[in-house]
Amino acid sequence: MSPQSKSVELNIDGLVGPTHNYAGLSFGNVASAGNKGNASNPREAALQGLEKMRKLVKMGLPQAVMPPHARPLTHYLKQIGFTGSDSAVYERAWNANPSLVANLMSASPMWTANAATVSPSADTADGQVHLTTANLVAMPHRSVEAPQTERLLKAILPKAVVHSALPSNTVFGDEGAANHNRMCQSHDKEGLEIFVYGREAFRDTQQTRFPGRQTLEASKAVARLHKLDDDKTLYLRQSAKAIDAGAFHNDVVCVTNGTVMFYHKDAFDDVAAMQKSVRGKAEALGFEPEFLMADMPLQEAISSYLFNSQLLSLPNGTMALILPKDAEETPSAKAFVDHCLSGNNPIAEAHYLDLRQSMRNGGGPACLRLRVQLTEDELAQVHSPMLMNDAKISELEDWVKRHYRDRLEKDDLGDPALMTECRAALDELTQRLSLGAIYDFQMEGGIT
Ligand code: SUG
Repeated sequence: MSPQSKSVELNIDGLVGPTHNYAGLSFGNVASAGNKGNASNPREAALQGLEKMRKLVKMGLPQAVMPPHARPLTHYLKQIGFTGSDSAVYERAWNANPSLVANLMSASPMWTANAATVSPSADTADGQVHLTTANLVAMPHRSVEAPQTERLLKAILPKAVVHSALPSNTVFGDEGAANHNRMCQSHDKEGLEIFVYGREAFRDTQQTRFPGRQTLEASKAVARLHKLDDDKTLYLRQSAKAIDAGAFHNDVVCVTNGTVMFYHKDAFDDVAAMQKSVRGKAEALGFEPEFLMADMPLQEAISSYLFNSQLLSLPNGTMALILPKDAEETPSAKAFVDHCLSGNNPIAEAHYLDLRQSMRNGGGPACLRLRVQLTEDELAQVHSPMLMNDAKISELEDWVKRHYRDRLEKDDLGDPALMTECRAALDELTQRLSLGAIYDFQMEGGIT
């Protein structure tokens, strides 16, 4: 890419799927554990997500949608020995092991920050946009996402290089962009790619109560695949303190955009060393990083999801924060936002949104989106039906209202009607988004 060409950031948000529920599947994610067994409202969850997309569209920012995955994952059930038609397989598996089926009903692909790690063409040796699909091996319900994710990423970004997931074992635990930050002078310039890991698979002596999901080995493999320059790449370790307090991904305690890093003081073990290494590499790239660090109780940072906000560059050159309402209602979090708004830094706006359905599973604004920095030419190559505008968002709201339930409880996850409802919804969605037959059930020719 020519260094002069203008770039934008496309946010690809996961459309919450019709099986959104609270199964308490994520060890180390305090919201997921705390809400286990509660009734969910998939309709409200999907509408809250669409409202967030509308907000960005209204701000004049490019916004795309990532469809939900098909659930239940009948392919997987067949792979482990259940036989018959898809509905028979579903019923037999539910009768044999409801907990197993709950894992294969999760709507977790909604958190697209975990779909892949992205490197823009400004950073890669071959000048192409690279994505590596995350293997998500740390949690069984998430480890099944990669094949459908890869297919969907290729559909939305047909010209990008989309790598398959890393080998599926705990040495290469990879959770995608949730553990990856990029800092730069502006989106069109070469950036500093910062990989944050929680564990070193072969050398670790450090024990954490909760799993460090991302390994250094995985981060380095992604950097190699993306042909990144070592001088413009940094590997930082997430603090054990943050992981054990419930920051299962770095994006729970840190977000970057442009020259700004917005983070909690316990996100990294040695803040001074972190700042020094970021500054050193940033200087070589021609910019001065700005550190906005909060010294507030770590528990409140995690319960409010203050740092799981989206930090966005606006067309007028300033930045905006998209935050969960929970941050507005947490005095220490709100005070830090107000402090940033009145300070000498690029953040000029803060918008608080109700994303509680997703938040109760540990998914805030930043979890729901995958950022892809693209030149204008690259943006023109995106599968345009997946790019959102106000009218398309309204159409999707109507689609949600027609297909989604407003209540799902534990036992509903075995309801035979749920599979058919999901498939009917997704079948219509793929037509709306001009995706063709993209789900296994469509390729195999049936919704039952
Ligand atoms: O992987 N929760 C997700 C939340 C992912 C948030 N993503 C980012 N931080 N980027 C997870 O823990 C809970 C599902 C349940 O319990 O039903 C869940 O998968």
